[in-house]
Amino acid sequence: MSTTEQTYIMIKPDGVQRGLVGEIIARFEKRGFKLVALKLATPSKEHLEEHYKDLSSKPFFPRLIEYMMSGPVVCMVWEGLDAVKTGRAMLGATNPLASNPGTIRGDYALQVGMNVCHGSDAVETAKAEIELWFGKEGINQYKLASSSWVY
Ligand code: RTP
Repeated sequence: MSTTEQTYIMIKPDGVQRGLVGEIIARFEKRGFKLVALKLATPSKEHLEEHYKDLSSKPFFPRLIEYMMSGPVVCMVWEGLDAVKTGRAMLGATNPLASNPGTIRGDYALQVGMNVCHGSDAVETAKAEIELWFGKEGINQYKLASSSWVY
């Protein structure tokens, strides 16, 4: 069943360094999703370890945390129909070599260790990630303007 959801999308340090912020935001806007939270952040090691806690036993975990600390990230919450599943589809496969052209990773990345963008993998995960990254500030609630002047 299709539902209106919120998903947490994060442009990773390589995406920021390579100037892909505008491109990634544009893709989500053009797809039809609504931006309800946005910030540039330099998270602590502890914050990133919490975000990726499910991967803490993986051999690449220390490398992943180090990479995520290499520069600022862009944190966003996007809202819309099936936002979690569609957001993941827009990102493409985790390993960019397996990502289809037309996806963010398939168009802009080559290495699994530098794959440009994160997206929540389930509605429950999205809720936890939104709380972790925007819990203090909260997200914005607003209605889009009527179709009398949005074409
Ligand atoms: P993400 O959480 O970043 O959206 O990525 P994902 O769900 O597609 O993939 P996940 O398995 O959760 O892995 C998180 C991130 O860890 C890095 N990774 N490195 N073999 C490796 O060196 C390896 N495997 C995964 C990637 O940056 C991946 O996005």
